[in-house]
Amino acid sequence: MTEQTPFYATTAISYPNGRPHIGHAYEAIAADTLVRFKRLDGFETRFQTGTDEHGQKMQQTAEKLGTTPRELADTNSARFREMDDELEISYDRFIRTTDADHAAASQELWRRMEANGDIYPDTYAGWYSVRDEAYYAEDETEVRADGQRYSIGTGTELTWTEEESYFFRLSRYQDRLLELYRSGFVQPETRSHEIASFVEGGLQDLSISRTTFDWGVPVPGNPDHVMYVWVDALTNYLTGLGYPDTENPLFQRFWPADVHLIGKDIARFHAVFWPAFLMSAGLELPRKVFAHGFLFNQGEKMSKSVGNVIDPHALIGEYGLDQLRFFLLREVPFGQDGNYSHDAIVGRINSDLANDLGNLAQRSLSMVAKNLGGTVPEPGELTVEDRAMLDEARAVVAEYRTAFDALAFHRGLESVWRVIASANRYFTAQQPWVLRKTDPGRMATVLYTTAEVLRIVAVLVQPVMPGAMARLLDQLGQPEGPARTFAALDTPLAPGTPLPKPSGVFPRYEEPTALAD
Ligand code: ME8
Repeated sequence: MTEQTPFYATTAISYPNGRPHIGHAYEAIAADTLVRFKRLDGFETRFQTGTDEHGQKMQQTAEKLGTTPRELADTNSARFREMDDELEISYDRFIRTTDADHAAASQELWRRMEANGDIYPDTYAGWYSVRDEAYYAEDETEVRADGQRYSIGTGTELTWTEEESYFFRLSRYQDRLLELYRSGFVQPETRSHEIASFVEGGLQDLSISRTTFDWGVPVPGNPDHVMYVWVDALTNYLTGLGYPDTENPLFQRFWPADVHLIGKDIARFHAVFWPAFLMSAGLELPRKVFAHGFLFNQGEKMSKSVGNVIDPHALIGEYGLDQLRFFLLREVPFGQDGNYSHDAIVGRINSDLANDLGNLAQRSLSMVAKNLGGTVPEPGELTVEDRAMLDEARAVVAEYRTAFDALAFHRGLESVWRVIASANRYFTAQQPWVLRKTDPGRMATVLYTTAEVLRIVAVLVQPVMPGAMARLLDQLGQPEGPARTFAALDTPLAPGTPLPKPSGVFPRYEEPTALAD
């Protein structure tokens, strides 16, 4: 066997100051899909997600709720983990920044940056957004009609903060960062341009410790300071591989990360601060930071105060997990902002899933069960139409792989659904239900061709809809394991393989209100 190539992907770690919402689910699903794809495509994968539990936001939220940050983190981190499990996120580690091994990793990173001469004590005086856990320069802020000062970029309220603090010499890294961006480190392109122009504007040194509260990782050698939450948060990507033990087999195998998958609002932290910290500490840089867009509820930003925050658990209950995963990745070009709406998801379920794929599978496989003894049919000589159909399905593999490697999930799925549309046209044109009486041999060939196209489709779409595609592959007589990997895409269905009784994979979504009328 050839040695597998390692592939390490991470999501952002979420603040457990509240319950998870659909934006968190979206990121987890996208990252999980990417990792499942690489795993099926022969890579040895490592996948990390988790919760970001320190900092002022956690401390303040806990105070408001009359609890401790630790209890708040315990309660909500468990909810994030339950969400991930319910979404079938195939993480290898769910990290919590309060985990025992994490402080050591963060402190070692700090020491290395310090040893490199990049950390010095001073006083911070400026604007801070607790909601963003971010510092803003004066020209990034505005005073609104209510007399309060807000961040222009994110609209969050700011507080004037003055305290003793350690600083990181971020300004030293400007040129090296700009060079890094030229290598395609930040994706998509639009985000890369935004980040590069921010850095071109000049970098201030960054305050990296806090003294006015204590919910954080203590600064080595000065326990009056806790680290700025982003220093410890970003370090999670190293902690999960055993850092500071750089001899740890996980670290050796999986660092540097192949991709940090994050939302566009935190691109600056990942594309400016994080590579600068790593350069300073003499560690290799991740290969890619990919910033996805935001999900809106029918065009509106989701917020607790508007009351339009969508709970992923409720969506799964209403539409089904695979349907939700498919919708999110098919509907929204990955990297752009997108919209969630009931009508859009029902449209995808009923047309793409129930009609296009579900019906084709049901019609063809039930004919096999009824007329051909429930085994994969023996094809006769292939006609031009059969060959064209099979060639089209086989050709989509390369297109799909290229799209998924570029995290263009929507494009990969679109190309597969083009094949499904062709297969529906092929099936209708060949009329196997007529051939049943006139030319049973030819019917067997048409049903074989259709089943083989379904097999290719099902293998390819597994990363997006693991449950439904596993059921379809069961119905195609493909056992779990090697037969379901991308390496098996070239091995056509073996005639005579026994098939279980077919059953519908994608039910139609029926409006509950229509039933009540
Ligand atoms: O930012 N649509 O945590 P977080 C899409 N702890 N993505 C969304 C979204 C939406 N409506 N809302 C949030 C943090 N996200 C930090 C990260 S990483 C070292 C520390 C995404 O809970 C957001 O962009 O606010 C981020 O990638 C993730 O959810 C967690 O957000």
